[in-house]
Amino acid sequence: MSGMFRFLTAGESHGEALVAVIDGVPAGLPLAESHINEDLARRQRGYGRGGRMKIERDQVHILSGVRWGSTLGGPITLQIANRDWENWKSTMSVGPPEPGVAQKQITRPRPGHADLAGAMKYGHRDIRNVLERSSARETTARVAVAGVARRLLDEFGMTILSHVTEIGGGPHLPRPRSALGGAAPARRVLGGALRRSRRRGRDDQGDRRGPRQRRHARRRLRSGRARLPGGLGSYVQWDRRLDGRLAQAICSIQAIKGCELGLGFETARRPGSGVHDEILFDHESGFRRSTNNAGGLEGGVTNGQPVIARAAMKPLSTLRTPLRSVDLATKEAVEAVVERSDVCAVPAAGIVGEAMMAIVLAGAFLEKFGGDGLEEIRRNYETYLATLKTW
Ligand code: EPS
Repeated sequence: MSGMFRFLTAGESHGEALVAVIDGVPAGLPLAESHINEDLARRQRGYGRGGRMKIERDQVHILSGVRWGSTLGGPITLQIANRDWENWKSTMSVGPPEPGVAQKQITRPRPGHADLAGAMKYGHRDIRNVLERSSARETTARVAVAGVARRLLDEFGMTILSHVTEIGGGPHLPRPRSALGGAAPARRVLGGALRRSRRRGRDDQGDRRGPRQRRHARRRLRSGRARLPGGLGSYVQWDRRLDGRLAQAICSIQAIKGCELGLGFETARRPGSGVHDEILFDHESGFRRSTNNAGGLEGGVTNGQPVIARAAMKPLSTLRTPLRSVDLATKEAVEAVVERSDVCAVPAAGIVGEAMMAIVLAGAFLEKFGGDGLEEIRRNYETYLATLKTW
C-alpha cells in the first residue's frame, strides 16, 4: 500500500503467473503494456542472473482498468506469466499431487533466507511452501506495478534513475567464502558486475528512450524542470512522513538490509554545518539549496530537491558452498540446501529500488494533487506551482 496508490501482488515463484491489482490510478492516464514491459526487461538484465532468467521473458498482460490506451479510474489488474511453470506443473499443482509421482520435500533451511522463520511461522514441513512466495521473483509484479506509477510521474516530468555504487565491498572481498564459492573468481566476477552495472546505470535511459529523448531528458534535469515538487509527504503524523515510507518500501525488497536517505549514516559523523543544506533565494528560481545532503527530504516532506535513497543488499542465501544448518525432519546437523539461484542480484535490485520509489512517490503525489482524472490532477498541480511562485 502506498497512500492513494494501493496494490497487492499474488503468485508463487514457480506458479502459473504473478498478478497485481492496483487501486487509485486516476482516469485518463495513457497506458500501454509496452510502458511496463520496458522495466520488466531491465529487471531481468544485469549481471549475475542464474538459469531462471534464460527461461523467463517477462511480459505483462493488462486484464482490467484500461481501455483504448487510457486508464479508466478503476482497478488495474496486471498478469505476468511464469514460463518456468511448464516445468513445475506437478510440483506446484493446485490439486493434490499426482499419485505415484514422488514429491521431494525441502527440509534443509538456508541461513539468511526466509526458509526457517517462514516454516516455523506457518507450520510448513516442506520449505518449498515458504520459498515459493518469499522468493524475489515477486519483485517482477512490483516492477510491473511501478510501470504504472512511473507513467503517472512521467506526465509531470519526474524521472527515477538508479546505479550500483559497490558490490561485495568493491575490489576487495571481505571473506574468501562467498556465494560464488571462492575469492579469486568471485573478485573477477564481481569486478565485471560492477563495471557492467555502472554501464547499465548510464544506459538505462537509452533502453527506455531514443538518443533524442535522452538528450531532452538531460536538458530537463539540468534546467530543473524534472524536479520533484516540494510538499509531498507530511510531518504531522509518523506514518505520513515520506522518509519513513520510502525506507519501509525499500527495506521491503527481498535481501535489502539497510536504507539511507541523502547523507544517511554519515550525518551522524558530521557537525550541523556539514550536514544541513543552506537556503538561498533568487527572484528567478525562488528558493534554492546549496547542497542536497538531506536527500530531498526535510521533516518527512519533499523540499524540491531530488530525492536520493541508497540501499544495502545482503549476499544471496543460496551458497554454492553451503553453510551449516539443521534438517527440519530429522534435526540432524546438515548443510543447507543448494537450490538453483542467481549469483548476484544487485543490478536487478536497483531496478526494484526504482520501482518502490516510484510507487511511494506516486502515492504521495496523488495525496497532494489527488483527483479522479489526470486533467484534474494537472490543474491542482499547476495551481500549486503557480501559488508557490508568488508566495
Ligand atoms: C530466487 C531464486 C531464483 C532467482 C529468483 C529469486 O529463482 P529459481 O529458484 O527459479 O532459480 O532467479 O529470481 C527470479 C526468478 C526473478 O525473476 O527475479 C530466490 O530464491 O529468491
